[in-house]
Amino acid sequence: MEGDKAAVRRVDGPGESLDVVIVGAGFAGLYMLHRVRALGLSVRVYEAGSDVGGTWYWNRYPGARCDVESMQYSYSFDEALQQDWRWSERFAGQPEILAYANHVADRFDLRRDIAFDTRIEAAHWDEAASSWRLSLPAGRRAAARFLVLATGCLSAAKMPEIPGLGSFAGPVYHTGTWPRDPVDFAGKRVAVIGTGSSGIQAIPVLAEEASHLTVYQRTPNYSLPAGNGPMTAEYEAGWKRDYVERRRLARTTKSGTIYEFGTRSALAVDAEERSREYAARWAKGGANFMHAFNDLALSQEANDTAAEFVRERIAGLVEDPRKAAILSPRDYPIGTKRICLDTRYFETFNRDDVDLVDLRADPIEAITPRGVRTRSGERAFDALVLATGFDAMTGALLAIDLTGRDGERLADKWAAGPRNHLGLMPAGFPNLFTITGPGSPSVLSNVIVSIEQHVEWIAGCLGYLKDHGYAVIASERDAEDAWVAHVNEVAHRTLYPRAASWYMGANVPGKPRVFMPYIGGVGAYREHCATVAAKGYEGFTLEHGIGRYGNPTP
Ligand code: NA7
Repeated sequence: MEGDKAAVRRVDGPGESLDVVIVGAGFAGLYMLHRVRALGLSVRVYEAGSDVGGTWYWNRYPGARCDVESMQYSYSFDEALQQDWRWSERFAGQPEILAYANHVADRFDLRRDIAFDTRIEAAHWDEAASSWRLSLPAGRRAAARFLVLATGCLSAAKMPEIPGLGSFAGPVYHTGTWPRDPVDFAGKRVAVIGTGSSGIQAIPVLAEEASHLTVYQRTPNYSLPAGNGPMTAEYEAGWKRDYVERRRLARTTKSGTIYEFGTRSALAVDAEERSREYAARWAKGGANFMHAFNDLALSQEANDTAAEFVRERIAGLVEDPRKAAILSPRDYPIGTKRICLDTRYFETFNRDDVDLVDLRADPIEAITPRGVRTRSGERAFDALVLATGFDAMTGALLAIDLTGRDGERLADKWAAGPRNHLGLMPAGFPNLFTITGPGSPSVLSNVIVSIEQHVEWIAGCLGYLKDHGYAVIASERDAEDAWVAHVNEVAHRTLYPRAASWYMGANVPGKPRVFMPYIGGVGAYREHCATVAAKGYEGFTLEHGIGRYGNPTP
């Protein structure tokens, strides 16, 4: 690898000039770095945080846990790694996943090419040099032939638009930017605003710690018991025995995760059998419940049966019928907002030190120095927890001032919603790759599976360009238009667009309502991307560009 270091050219004034710059040192950035190094290219990762881990670096809130099983939510690219690493629970908690990211960084000696505490502010395509000019903090600069954005889909924390938020006298924590030092809630009156996955995970733990907890809920969420517990030796051994084959199988599925996939319609069986099936899956725990039948995402009638089953369970778990009614989702199909997995979430509302405020009946008017004022009055708190989510999928990309060919700004190009060829490269932005970008399966999948697929596709592309003496690859507008139309069309064959979800951009005022991820399935998407590459990058133009990259054609 020392040879690679030597290849770093200093041609751009005070900054370094690299073949590849990767933004972000989460799971996507770490693996991308590993693969780019193997190509013998000069590379640097710029990371806004002070260490590796991405989403698992920032989301340290109490109860933070993955909703994909740990045996599946992990890299598959290295057999020794997947055999050596031991997960302690069925669903890993944030500290363990962060430890895993650190282990990977150390095991593959990745840190030496990562610049931490470095947030990319702007990236402008320089046609004359066929490369990207980057603005770093403190006026520093860098240049990169290729720019790979591994910035994550859920990394731009979303603050709620509530008047007076800055006036609260006590500490305010957002789940997505949680402090590194542990927060002590003992003896404190705590408010949580938001009941998505983060709130649903944090609330039971906060209820244990705080002297009193008040939950402010705008929209109730469907949540299933995770069924988490210690990893058993038998379960682990079963996976590790044929890991390679199981990983291969996972890549062919719709979500990149192996579940017990029901092959019948929910409407093809009678109510009793349906209920038995749901109950069995509920008892085992996890998102497997959502795969009981093959049409829950497609048919409202089928979906209603699963939604009703969950509502019945909520009514059984929550003793106070008033609270149970508030906690029961009714106005969108189950699964069309990301399904939540919990550990004793609904049961937490049986505690007499936990209150629930229904913001639909009693909306927040303001945050005050003392606490939260809703229409019915003010409650005083010692700390506020905002579990209000993210500007998903596009937020982190648009936080960078990105300007492509002919001065086109990404923010303008995406003003009516993201347009991104294959979810990988926006037309007009040559040599810019978006790992798990909008228009790819990303958040609808086991994201590590999608990350690996994108990283490998991009590495294959960089290798191809190098070997064939091309320095520039650009998406064709027609191909992008066709892909965006396809993404849209497939989404509208499902029930997903019926919910005001962050998949649709609905949680950010003014954000266009467009279904952003690709719902055609990880397996089909992988095949399509592979075919595009096999056809010499059909739908992309390959250009020789200016300057040296790779092995110029004779
Ligand atoms: P989510 O799923 O976007 O949840 C955010 C929650 O915060 C949701 O209940 C929102 O209610 C609520 N919210 C947002 N703004 C407000 C305001 N202004 N007032 C009251 N309530 C508000 O984010 P998470 O962090 O929980 O999860 C994101 C993903 O991360 C998750 O799916 C996993 O994949 C990991 P709303 O539904 O908008 O009415």
